[in-house]
Amino acid sequence: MKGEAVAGYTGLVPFFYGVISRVRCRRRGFRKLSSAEQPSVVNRRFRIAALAIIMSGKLKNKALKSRVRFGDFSAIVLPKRLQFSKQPQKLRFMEAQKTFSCASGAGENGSPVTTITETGRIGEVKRVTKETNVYVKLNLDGSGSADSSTSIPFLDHMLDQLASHGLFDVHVRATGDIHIDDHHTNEDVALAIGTSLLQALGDRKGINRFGDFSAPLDEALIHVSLDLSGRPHLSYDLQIPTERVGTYDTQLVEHFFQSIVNTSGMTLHIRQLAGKNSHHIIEATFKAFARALRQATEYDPRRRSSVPSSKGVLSRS
Ligand SMILES: [Mn+2]
Repeated sequence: MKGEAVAGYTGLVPFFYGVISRVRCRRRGFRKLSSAEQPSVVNRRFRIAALAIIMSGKLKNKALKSRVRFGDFSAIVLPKRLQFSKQPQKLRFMEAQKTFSCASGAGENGSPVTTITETGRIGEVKRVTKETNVYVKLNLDGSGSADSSTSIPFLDHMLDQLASHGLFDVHVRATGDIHIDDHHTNEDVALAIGTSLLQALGDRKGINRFGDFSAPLDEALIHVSLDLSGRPHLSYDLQIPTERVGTYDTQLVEHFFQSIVNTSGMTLHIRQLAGKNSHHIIEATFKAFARALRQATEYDPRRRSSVPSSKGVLSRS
């Protein structure tokens, strides 16, 4: 393969040399180029012609491209402004263009919110207040990639459940006033996740809208039912037997879901069907929530691209 590519390339040299020499002669009134001026003129023209062919994509063979790129141009004498670096270089293929739009406004609690959206179902939110600094990137069409660091270890563990069981890509960075307690950081992470979900959903065309899942974790069994209706509502009846799991205050679980509900515009019901262990109850809740949300955000193949509402609109207003 390598040998063939080199042979294919070197075969082009005499061809170009001949063509370019003749054109040059005619333009100069059929004067034959002197042997002194031939190398620089012909080499420059050859390089430009070869480059044009490569750029226009006529040389599809990648191996051939790599031969040209790495070996052969460096041997050609060029004017300084056209010279390539002698170092081997890799071709950089342009990535598909992403479009960004930014919006700023007052968020929950009157705090500043910056939202960045890009083509696709991705929500990206930066939220900075005197209490916390939160960054969230959520991809609803992800692969379960989890990368969260919120300064609250148990919350990181729960966000990993959201990613892996929802098959979302969840990337969260947060710092906050945890020297007071975890309350503000827990709340603001949830608000930012809710906002990123709202952004990622867009006009909600073609989605299932409803999601329902019961997740067992050993003795615990938690049922989550949700509707991406645009209307914020939380019903929550977890009976978590201990005040803390690790250092995490178990009261913050309800507050976390209330905050997501408020910014995303979701109707969410969480029911505890069984459970005795606090860690199990909370983790089963996040797993059930992840699976229900995955179901609700996925596309309904029969709906095509219509909005799943008899009103024709799903919004927060
Ligand atoms: Mn666990």
